[in-house]
Amino acid sequence: MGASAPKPARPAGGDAVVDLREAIRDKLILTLGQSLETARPRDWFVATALALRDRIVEADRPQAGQPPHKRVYYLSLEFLIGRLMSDALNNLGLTETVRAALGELGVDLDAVQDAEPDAALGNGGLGRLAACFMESMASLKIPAVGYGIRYDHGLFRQSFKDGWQQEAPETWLAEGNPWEFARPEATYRIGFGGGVTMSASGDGIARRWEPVETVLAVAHDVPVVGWRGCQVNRLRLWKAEGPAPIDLARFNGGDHVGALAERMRAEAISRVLYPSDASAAGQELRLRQEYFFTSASLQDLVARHKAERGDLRSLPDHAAIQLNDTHPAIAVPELMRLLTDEEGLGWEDAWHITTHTLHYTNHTLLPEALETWPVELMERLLPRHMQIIYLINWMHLEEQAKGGHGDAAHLASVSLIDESHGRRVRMGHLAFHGARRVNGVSALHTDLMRTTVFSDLHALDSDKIVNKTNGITFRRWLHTANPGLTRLAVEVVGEGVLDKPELLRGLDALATDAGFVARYRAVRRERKQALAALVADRTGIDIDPDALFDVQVKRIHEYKRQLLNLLETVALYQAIKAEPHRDWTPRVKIFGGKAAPSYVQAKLIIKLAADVARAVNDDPEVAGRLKVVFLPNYSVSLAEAIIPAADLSEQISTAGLEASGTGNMKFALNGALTVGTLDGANIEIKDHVGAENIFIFGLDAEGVTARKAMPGYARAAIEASPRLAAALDMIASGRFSPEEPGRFRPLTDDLRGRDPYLLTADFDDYWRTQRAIDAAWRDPASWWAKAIHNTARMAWFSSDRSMREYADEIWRVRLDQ
Ligand code: GL9
Repeated sequence: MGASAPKPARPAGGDAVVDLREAIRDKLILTLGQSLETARPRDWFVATALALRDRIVEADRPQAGQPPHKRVYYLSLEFLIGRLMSDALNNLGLTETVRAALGELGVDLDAVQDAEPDAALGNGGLGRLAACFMESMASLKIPAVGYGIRYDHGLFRQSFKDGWQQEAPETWLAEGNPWEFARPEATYRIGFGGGVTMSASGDGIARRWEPVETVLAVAHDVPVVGWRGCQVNRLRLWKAEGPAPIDLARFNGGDHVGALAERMRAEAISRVLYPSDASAAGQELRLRQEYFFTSASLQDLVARHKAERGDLRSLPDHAAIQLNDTHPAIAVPELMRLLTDEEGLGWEDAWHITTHTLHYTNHTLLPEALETWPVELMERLLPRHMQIIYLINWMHLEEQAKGGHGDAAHLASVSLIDESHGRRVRMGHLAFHGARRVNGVSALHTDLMRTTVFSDLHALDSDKIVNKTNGITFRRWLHTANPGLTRLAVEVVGEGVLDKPELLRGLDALATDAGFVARYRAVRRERKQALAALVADRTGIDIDPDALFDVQVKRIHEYKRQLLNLLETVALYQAIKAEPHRDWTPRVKIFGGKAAPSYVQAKLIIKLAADVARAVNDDPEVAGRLKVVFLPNYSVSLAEAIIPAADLSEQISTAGLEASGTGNMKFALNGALTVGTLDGANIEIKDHVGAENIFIFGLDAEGVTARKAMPGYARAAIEASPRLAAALDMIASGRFSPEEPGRFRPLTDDLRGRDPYLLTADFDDYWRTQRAIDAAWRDPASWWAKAIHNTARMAWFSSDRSMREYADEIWRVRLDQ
């Protein structure tokens, strides 16, 4: 799928409606074999998707034979794309046409869209970023292919049993995927294990890997339509298959199950997404997944380059490969292996090509998340790659020694092998060393990369690390998630705002215009009512749309400090009960998010939220002032319903630990005010929206480092804060868990002891800031002016801006090719 001549969006005229109506009807009856009378919403969804897919294919007739000058290959183990129909409808300009077409068939478009399962092929921010980037690249007409894995089961489905998180497999493919094209002609062989043979070749020795196990990678393409249907790129997802469908001899010998064993072992690779959150899953299967998709992707792009250009030496001129985190870092030795062992290039040529084609994005500095693999495992699974890594490392360390940096401490710090606790390959160092550009995802995070984890490598080549602050696609996070606000913006600043988000700035002048404020508030009120209905439906809890909706939705992780929010909730509960007749600002605390199944502490935090919610919501004394809701199964589609309804956005991580955040951007764009720390992209959001339009509290990253050096800091903070001490006591006493009084001791003991995420240090300032927020809410003119300034000033956080910067400064790909 390549570039095509821009086409105007189809007019929503009668013919287009009739054409689509007939196309959908044909798909339903002829392709699905369903009848108009008995079709379920799911059938209508598939029929509509197939009809739209035809339009996408038409929009994508490649331009006469010429390949684009340069392509971007985005390698990511995660693409959290969610539902695709709204993207397709919006970007093709067909939303109203299809609504009318389905209407004529007696079917409601919203119900059809709700029947689409989320493609949850990612865990959180990192995977969602990849999805936003794919959409922006298509919209900017950057020729790009996203490469990933076609997991049978994406992120688990979360439900609750007595307030405890339960995980069930997600079955998004159960009824097929109408968006994808299977491409069995694009199948590659992926090896594992075995050994390396050597033979004389010319004036040297040729090495060749002889794997003992082979898995097939079969391409499945999902089209990604850009804004106004201008370009269709593709997401190429690999499915693992066994080399033979069945071991016939074994089957005929009576071993009917064993006959399938090899196939099952191969297929296990693309079976499930690892639900790990920012911590390296130590399992061998994870390494197999990483190598599987990286090798298939590199083989595919090398084959394409050879077919189009012949000579692999020109690869850096025509391809930029972005490694999304270290998950595809094995690309460094794999590309070297393909170029040398398979294609016969010399080491130096191959190293030049590799280090001028690969780029690496780091998404976290949390030590537990920096991937390392035991040398022993690598040698067993990928013996040739381990040899290549040793050789790369030997040359790298030699160069250090020659350059006068031969001291042992320095060499140990820059080595690709960590020898401090067993021998392990440092995947971050490998990606760093093999890449031309390495980037962080916010200004603060990039600075911390330079001064902490990568400081010694940075000193060797100070131009290598660059910052590329994350972004979000406004097509999804404004246009389709919040059509009311989008219509309002279009009416006020013009249609051009759909293409140029900078025009949102025109709303700034209306922040105190009573007429505009009323319309802006009406949009929010309508989204809050819809969310209240959804909350009632999913949890049975009634919430008041006129209360302040205070929202924290994201993965559950100690560093994100949902527990700080819960401590403030408990303190507020106590304060209201102590003075029930004061004029409290009514609040609804809304939580959502999944915990990694093995993350015990995070699951206990979810249980605390559930137990606090039960106590608070059942207490008549706080009724009308405080409600607590935990919405189960947070997902992309749920985010689209929650974010436009939020008044307050909780971005309260320990400073220095959230690399960027992207939820923070979605909320601010939709006009929620942020309560946050000076962490990740919050800092840049503050710079854009203005310090008076955001609520910042707590220690900054330097303050965190300083505080951690003070012994006994948690105990001192608790002693100095009676309010914090009382909240902790209430939780520790079993007040929220009478059936098991000691349930939350692991949480409270940790805060009273190590408190590694400094909740105790930030609590008082957080409490004060929340009370200032209460006061601000009681002054509507000022509150809504702030909200409007947020919407008006967030244009810079469009992922189009991020992608333009990557294109100019990392990939060197022209935007007009
Ligand atoms: C993350 C960071 O933690 C976020 O701060 C950042 O916004 C995103 C995208 O750059 O990347 N890194 C990471 O491992 N995750 C992130 O969200 N975790 C998950 O995606 C689960």
